[in-house]
Amino acid sequence: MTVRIAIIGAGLMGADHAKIVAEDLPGASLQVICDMDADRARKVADAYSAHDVDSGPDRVAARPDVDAVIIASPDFTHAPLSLSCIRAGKRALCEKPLSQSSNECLQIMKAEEAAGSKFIMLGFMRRFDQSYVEMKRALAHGAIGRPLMMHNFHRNVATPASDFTGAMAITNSAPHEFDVVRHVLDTEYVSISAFQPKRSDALVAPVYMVLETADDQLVNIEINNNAAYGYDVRAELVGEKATIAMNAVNYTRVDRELGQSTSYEADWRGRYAEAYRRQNRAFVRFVETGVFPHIASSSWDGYCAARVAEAGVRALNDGRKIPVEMIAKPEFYA
Ligand code: ISE
Repeated sequence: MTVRIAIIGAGLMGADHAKIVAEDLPGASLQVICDMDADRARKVADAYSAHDVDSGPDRVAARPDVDAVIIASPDFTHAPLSLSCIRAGKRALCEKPLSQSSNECLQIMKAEEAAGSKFIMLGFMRRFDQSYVEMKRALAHGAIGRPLMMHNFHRNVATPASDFTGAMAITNSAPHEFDVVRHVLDTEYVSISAFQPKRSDALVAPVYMVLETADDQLVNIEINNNAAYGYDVRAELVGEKATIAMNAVNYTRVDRELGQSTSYEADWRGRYAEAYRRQNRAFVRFVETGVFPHIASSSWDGYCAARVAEAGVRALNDGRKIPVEMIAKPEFYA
């Protein structure tokens, strides 16, 4: 059976998912591109030969010709659209964050529990990136001993919108690190502190966070949304016996005029191209089998990321360390 996929949101990520579904996703077909802006939907649909277009995001999940949904619309629509997918009994790959409100995440968890099955796979694609896979494996095999610290840098060329704020660095960009680090370390955070240096211009300055984990480890995260030079993500995991660091991903380098250079991607779509493809293949298998992929983020993980982000924004605003308090993990997500 071919999984007929509808994509909600025909912006940057919606178009990227459309390309992946159309060109790189065995067992799936691009059924519908949905966007409230009908012209935008039509453009993406034509570019990747989708069967149909729709301009009603709320009704797409219930269409009989749709088996599964990819939610790639603006952040604030993720929770209500996830709920509409659960109601329609359709599995969804929802771009991060699940919601910026942990209460909304709880509603989604309740809806899944009531439906008796997981429906939402969250698009924290970094879990599928080979570098984090190898870090997790190194830990599992005892290659670096007990983990003590994880250093993380997350740099964008420029903010996606001119009204981007330091708080948004925490709620929109940092959730990637919040999620993948707790996944690699297999632990939860207990506190977060957040700091910001001052820039000489009006652009958003980097946000620097320090988190403590329940296993007495330290995690630091630099989110620099205006790094200017390229899309650059780095991480190093420090263990008691050794460390494991991510290499920059480059297939080529240029040697020229007594120098050597490599280049950066402009954004995450290139850097994580393979991770997105692995993630989306795992999603198709989830739709086919009903078995939630063990590596993927669930609604519970979305809730955890939202709780940390909420505490992080308070830490930044109040200028002090804030405890990260979460409900106990429900048996349903164990
Ligand atoms: C964007 O939404 C992403 O998810 C990117 O991976 C991240 O680098 C960027 O900062 C976010 O705005």
